[in-house]
Amino acid sequence: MRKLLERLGILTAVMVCLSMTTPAFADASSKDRQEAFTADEHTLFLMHFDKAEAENGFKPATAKGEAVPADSKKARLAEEGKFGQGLDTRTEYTLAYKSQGNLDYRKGTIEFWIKTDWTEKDEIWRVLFNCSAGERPAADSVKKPYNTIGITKSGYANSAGQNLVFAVTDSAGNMYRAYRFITDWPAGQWHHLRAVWDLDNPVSGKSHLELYIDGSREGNQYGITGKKIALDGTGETFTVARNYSGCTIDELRISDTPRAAEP
Ligand SMILES: [Ca+2]
Repeated sequence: MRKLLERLGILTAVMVCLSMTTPAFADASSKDRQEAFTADEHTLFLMHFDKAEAENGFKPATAKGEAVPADSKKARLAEEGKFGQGLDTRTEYTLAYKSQGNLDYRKGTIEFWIKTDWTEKDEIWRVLFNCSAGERPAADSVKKPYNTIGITKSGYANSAGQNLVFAVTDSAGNMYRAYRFITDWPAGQWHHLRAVWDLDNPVSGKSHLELYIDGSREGNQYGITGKKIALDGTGETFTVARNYSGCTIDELRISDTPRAAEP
């Protein structure tokens, strides 16, 4: 009971902290890449979400691990992607791939373009990428996710806007985050998201994870920083967005290196 109360206290503190945070989303260095990705030596997984791949059972253009999706039930394309077609997340579907070979949990980059339908006051949690080993029962019987890598839009908005979160949860269930408020995302606009992490070395400054939007990490805020992240594995599969994420996703690239400095 004491632990449960402690956790509620921490949760409240986090929520108060988030609600009081001042946004800093000016993004003078924002760059918009004008071409689709190509695979290079650090590319583990590259999906263009174009017709050719969809007709080939949603097998990506590049996969260092298993290319056949672990699950692609009802996955479908949106006609208008950033380049060619994109993944339509507006309906019920599943799109999951094996992690082994396609994602290195120790360090890397997950990036994609996204165009959302979200309104300013959208209160739905929108999962954009998720790789999780599952949940473990904790001492107080509240289950805790562990060994996760995920990108989510949180389910509440305040005057600072919607909150995009890149979070890694270690083997003990401690959550590390880089997050950012977005008020400058009208529906129907394309943005480039890049989540970068390195368990052993800070990516930039003191944080082991960074969230870049349109090439900039300006406005990032952080949870726990400075500590080495004790992640010792990750989920068997990763999912690309989830049912009813309310967006089109295009050009998903996963790399085995932190691509922090690239436009
Ligand atoms: Ca595409």
